[in-house]
Amino acid sequence: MIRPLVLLPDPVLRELSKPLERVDDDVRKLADDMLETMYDAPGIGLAAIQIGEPLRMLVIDLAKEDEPKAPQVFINPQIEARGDGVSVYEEGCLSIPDYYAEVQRPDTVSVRYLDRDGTERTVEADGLLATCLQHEIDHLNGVLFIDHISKLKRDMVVRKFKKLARERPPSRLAG
Ligand code: GNR
Ligand code: NI
Repeated sequence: MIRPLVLLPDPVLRELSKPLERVDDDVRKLADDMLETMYDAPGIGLAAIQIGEPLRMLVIDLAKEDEPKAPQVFINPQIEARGDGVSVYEEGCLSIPDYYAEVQRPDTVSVRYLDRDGTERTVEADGLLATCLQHEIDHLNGVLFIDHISKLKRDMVVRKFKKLARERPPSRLAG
């Protein structure tokens, strides 16, 4: 099921997501909803809080349009180590539509997580996967990519989205 996206400045995006206690069929169903919502958007990653579920879970698919889908589910992800180098990437966020800005992050991360079968795994990520994992894990902690840009730029984008939210009815009433 495609679920509505939570948009800036909804305070839900600032919530601290809670660890999952088990990986069962309900969790896998949520992962499928997240993937469906991400593909529909379309985006390359999605955290559960972006569909209003404050749980420590995220999905990523970095396959290009002409490649087969490559969905990945990360449950209770933890950054175990960060590289010394810095990578700069122009980031966007499905919760902040049509806004993009360069963000600096560690160029590599080692992430421990449970997959959709509940198996513990570790990924050594670099490139776009490293950036995307850090962007999504930030969401689990109520952090947005605009928190990594200048205050001037951040204030501008927050003001714009507050104005848009005033002009738009709550999504629950949309349609
Ligand atoms: O679709 C997305 N693209 C993206 C581009 C650069 C860095 C991070 C991302 S994640 C984003 C989807 C999203 O908002 N995930 O939380
Ligand atoms: Ni995002």
